[in-house]
Amino acid sequence: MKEKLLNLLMECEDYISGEEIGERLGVSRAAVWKNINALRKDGYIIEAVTNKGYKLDKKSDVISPLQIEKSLNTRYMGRKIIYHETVTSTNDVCKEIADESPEGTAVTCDQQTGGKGRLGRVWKSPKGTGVWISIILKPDISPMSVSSVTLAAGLAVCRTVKKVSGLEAGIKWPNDVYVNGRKLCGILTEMSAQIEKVDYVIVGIGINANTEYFPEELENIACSLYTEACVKFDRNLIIKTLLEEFENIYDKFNMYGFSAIRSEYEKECINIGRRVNVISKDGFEGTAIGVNSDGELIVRKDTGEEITVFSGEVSIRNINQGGFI
Ligand code: BT5
Repeated sequence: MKEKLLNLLMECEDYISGEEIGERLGVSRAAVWKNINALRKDGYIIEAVTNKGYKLDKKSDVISPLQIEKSLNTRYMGRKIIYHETVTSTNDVCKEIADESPEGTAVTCDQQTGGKGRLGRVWKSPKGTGVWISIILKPDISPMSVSSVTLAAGLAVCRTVKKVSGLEAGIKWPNDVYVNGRKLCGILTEMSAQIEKVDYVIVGIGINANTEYFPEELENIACSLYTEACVKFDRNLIIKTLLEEFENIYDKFNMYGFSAIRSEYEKECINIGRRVNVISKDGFEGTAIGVNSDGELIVRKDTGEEITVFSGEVSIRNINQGGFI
């Protein structure tokens, strides 16, 4: 009923009376009123004017699978979207349903209370500010190649950000997306696999969309679309665009492997052509010169020796005017 009511309100350009809603949906006026309140609780702004009826403010900043699905142009990516207002982590919700879910199923929310970064780090996911989404994939690849799926997702985010906001986004290898030297998006990929075969991959993507203020520890390293563009963005549009871009890139990846998207990835990668500091047991400095067909970063040491760096093994720091980001 709630969904039908939302659909109806979305179609209406003008006010619609409770009576007419009741007639069109075949329910009582009390039921209409109850569901209007339920939608308001979800965050929808619905005006009510005596003798006129109800009108939905189409700019309500609410993540709505309904709204996304309406204009989504994909075959499988996001064809099923599960939304919860609050979860611990969308990756964890995906894990619970991954076995029985079709490829492309997505879980999103308004707030994560236990958002996860890599290596046990925390991903801040406050209410109403970002796109916190995880997507279940079932690629027919070996577990060794899964890190390339994350690179594909990074490329999809980068394109999405450019398309939606016009901002100059770039990928910091392997898959963080940066704008103006600050982190806008992080990706956490988790998988379940046998020795030779992947059961499923969960790609968790966090994009700071409308964050106005960051906690002190992130103030100088994080940004949002809002802090950089000074306007708020429709999170439904971001999700729709992301799902479409990702399907496009993931299809190519599935058919031909990472080499099919390698040059597109390199174009967006901000490390390439710049000094990098590889942080590992045998850490070293050099110049990033590209990525190979497995998605590994190729770094040329000052001695001329070329070393490939496997994502997950090390973190990379970009040397930026003397500093590192
Ligand atoms: C990441 O880890 O960047 C992966 C983040 C993945 C988040 C998504 S949201 C949907 C899905 N559900 C989850 O639970 N996770 C995924 P890492 O590279 O380890 O970066 C973590 C570091 O980024 C932290 O230690 C902070 O320094 C910084 N950080 C935390 N929250 C941030 C935020 N909102 N924006 C920018 N930087 C942040």
